[in-house]
Amino acid sequence: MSPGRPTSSHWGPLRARVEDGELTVDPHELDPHPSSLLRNMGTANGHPARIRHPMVRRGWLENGAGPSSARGHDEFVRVDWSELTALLAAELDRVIDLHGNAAIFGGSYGWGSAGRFHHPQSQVHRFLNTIGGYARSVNTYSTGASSVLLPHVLGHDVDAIHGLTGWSVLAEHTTMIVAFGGLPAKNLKVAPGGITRHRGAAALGRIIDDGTTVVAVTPSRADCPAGPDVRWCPINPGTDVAMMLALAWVLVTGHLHDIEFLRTRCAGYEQLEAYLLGAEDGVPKTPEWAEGITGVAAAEIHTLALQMAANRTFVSVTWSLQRARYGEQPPWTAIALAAVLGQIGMPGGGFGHGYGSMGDVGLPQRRNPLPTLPQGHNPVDAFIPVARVADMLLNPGARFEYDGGVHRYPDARLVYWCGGNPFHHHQHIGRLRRALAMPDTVVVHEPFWTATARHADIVVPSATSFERSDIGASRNDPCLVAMHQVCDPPGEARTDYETFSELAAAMGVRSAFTEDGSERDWLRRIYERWRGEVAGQKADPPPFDEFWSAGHTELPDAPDDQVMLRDFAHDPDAFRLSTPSGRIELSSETIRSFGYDDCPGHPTWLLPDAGPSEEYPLTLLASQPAHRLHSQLDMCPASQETKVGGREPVLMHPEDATPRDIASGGLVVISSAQGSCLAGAVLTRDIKKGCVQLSTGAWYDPLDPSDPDSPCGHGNVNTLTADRGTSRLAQGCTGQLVSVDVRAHRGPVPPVRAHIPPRGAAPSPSP
Ligand SMILES: Nc1nc2c(c(=O)[nH]1)N[C@H]1C(S)=C(S)[C@@H](COP(=O)(O)OP(=O)(O)OC[C@H]3O[C@@H](n4cnc5c(=O)[nH]c(N)nc54)[C@H](O)[C@@H]3O)O[C@H]1N2
Ligand SMILES: Nc1nc2c(c(=O)[nH]1)N[C@H]1C(S)=C(S)[C@@H](COP(=O)(O)OP(=O)(O)OC[C@H]3O[C@@H](n4cnc5c(=O)[nH]c(N)nc54)[C@H](O)[C@@H]3O)O[C@H]1N2
Ligand SMILES: [Mo]
Repeated sequence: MSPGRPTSSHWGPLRARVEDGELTVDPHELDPHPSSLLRNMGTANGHPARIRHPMVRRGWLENGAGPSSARGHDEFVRVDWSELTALLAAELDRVIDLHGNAAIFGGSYGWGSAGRFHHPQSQVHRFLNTIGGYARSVNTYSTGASSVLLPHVLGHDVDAIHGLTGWSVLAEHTTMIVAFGGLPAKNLKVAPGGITRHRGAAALGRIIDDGTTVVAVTPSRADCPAGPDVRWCPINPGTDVAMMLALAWVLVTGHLHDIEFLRTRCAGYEQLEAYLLGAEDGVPKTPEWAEGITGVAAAEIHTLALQMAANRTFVSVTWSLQRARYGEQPPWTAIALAAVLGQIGMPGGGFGHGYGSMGDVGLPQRRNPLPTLPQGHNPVDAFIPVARVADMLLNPGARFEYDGGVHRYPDARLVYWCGGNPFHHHQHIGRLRRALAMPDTVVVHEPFWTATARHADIVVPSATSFERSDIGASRNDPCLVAMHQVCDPPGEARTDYETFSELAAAMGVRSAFTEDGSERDWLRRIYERWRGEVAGQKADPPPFDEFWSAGHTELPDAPDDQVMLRDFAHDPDAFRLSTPSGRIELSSETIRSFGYDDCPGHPTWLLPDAGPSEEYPLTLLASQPAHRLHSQLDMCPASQETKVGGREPVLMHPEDATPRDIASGGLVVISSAQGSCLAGAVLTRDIKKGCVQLSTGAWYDPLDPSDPDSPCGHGNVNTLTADRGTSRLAQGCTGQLVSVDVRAHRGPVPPVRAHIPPRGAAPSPSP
């Protein structure tokens, strides 16, 4: 049996082969801890949910471009490639001629799949730049709040989001980790672009085996790594800031704070202290005050603060905490708490962000140059913070505030998506559907009939990573994987590069887009350019042909002894930060000058405006799924085996379930102020009473597709979440938390239809 061709995915390298028409996927010998997500890949390529032919929505084809609420429930008509290319080229020309390039919204947020050349966002951005540019989106759904806040606090050249302190430093020096959001190992399976060796979970295991105390502050026990000295501290969701402030209060009033560090390394401690002690607002931030908010006993907060001061303590915050209303506050308050302890810059002390959020956080920081497809230049200024997409479509030309500025939404007439799934990633699907009825034309490139593809006017069938050759690489990974094509695309599907090349030809700019290169020419070009860039960095990768036949190449391993802000803490005069004060800004005059009541000038406890109520008494955690990446391959085994009654499982505490007459395995209806969905109940004491947990990523399955506010029959959590920014500062995604109620479902049980293609796209049998 041949070993299979090397290829890669966001969840790691693999080998794949086709024998007797069967695609088989095996782990790659490079990876000692292959991810369970690999099991999703074998059946995906030939699945009936594949888009096999170019498709156009009937209403758009017959009536022409224009706003339409038929999107998402209209029939599709199969066209041939030449017709699709001509229609799409003419529509792009029309929109540019009439409204200008800013009327093309090409943000196209999403993870696509691994491979640097076929990276869908790079492809679509390069194409749209070739035809004059597009309105773009900035920042991510992942770290929307932190990526705007942290440059104000630590300066723009400290990348505190991606875990600047190595796992091995924590293993050697840290004696206590206080982990807000826990250290969920499930999230370490993936990294954007791939992860050759899954080393994070093993590194975490070593830290715990070595006797480091972990206090996992989280509503979900599943976020606690296994180990004898791991303590679960259940907290009410969205209240971590109150607990952090109370911990700081105990340290300051007990004279356990590091005055020297606060005076010489930080700016604005006086304001923070006035707030902590109650001089600013009359409310001392005592453990008793915090107990009422967080549900964590005052005595426990008090004891924990003393332990933190007595240990080499690492204050860790998962990204999830900032994906909520006022999401700027948790990371800022955690930095303030770590500063009060005075251990920032000491090996194993200080602040960390994203440990347990992403597979490459805590690994050696390489900052590799990557082989990438040049995206060209975008002359259009118009932009939105990424999670304001529905707001933009519903309010063309309206003003919005962002990071101290006032801007206007572009008037998007054509929405272009390639490599992302807004019906997975965006909040409040009912509102998103009304927003997507607004533009003249929606274009979606997709391998699968996701809800996003179903809401398109023009559907472009894309090849998957098995159906093309590419180079797998990611930011902290020492390996480049030669991704060999494993099989041909089904039907008429083809790579996004081929589609854009044909479109560019129809619009008279083929050479500008392709630079007359085939797929293989481009792989060689971007590889050789990369080889030139890394040469001299103690690395000597082989020429392209050698790399390609070897299947991968590897840079020397980097040391992971990096400590965030070590040099600065050691000598703050020689190593100034790029903040206005040159120091860590525990209070920011810049942010204060913006005058935002939703993001004041220092870390502040702000009561969420849509917290639990009589109608929606439970808080739902909409966290990342353990057994898939986002919505990807939801129809495949590793994801399907987790479903309950065919629906996404919702975790509930028995004491919340019993009074509601809900049994384990039963079908439930979850409702919020925004909408509702069905889910399958799982009762467990591993979730804090008052909380329920439903992962993101179940494909949207409206019971009544013609109704934008239809309940989802399959458990898409974003039918429930609210579409509001974190604050006027960052306008980040707030999808992590929503107030809900849950009841048992009565009456007939609707079938799950999420993975069945829409009308007009008859499912073809698997090849
Ligand atoms: N409520 C709530 N919502 C959330 C979050 C949350 O915590 N709570 N988390 C948010 C976060 S952090 C993120 S990053 C987002 C993720 O949101 P997305 O990145 O949009 O989610 P994916 O499911 O990865 O979507 C990628 C899509 O690209 C398609 N694709 C794969 N390869 C190709 C290709 O070669 N070409 C083309 N054209 N398409 C391809 C896949 O089939 C898939 O549909 O979700 C966000 N949404
Ligand atoms: N398997 C898998 N791994 C993934 C992904 C995936 O889709 N699948 N997606 C990747 C992506 S794109 C990203 S951005 C990262 C996201 O990384 P994160 O945002 O950190 O991940 P989540 O799983 O959403 O949240 C982590 C934990 O935070 C806890 N939590 C939620 N709200 C609160 C709160 O208010 N307070 C406290 N103390 N805890 C809270 C939840 O119990 C949850 O398990 O994950 C990455 N890793
Ligand atoms: Mo993300």
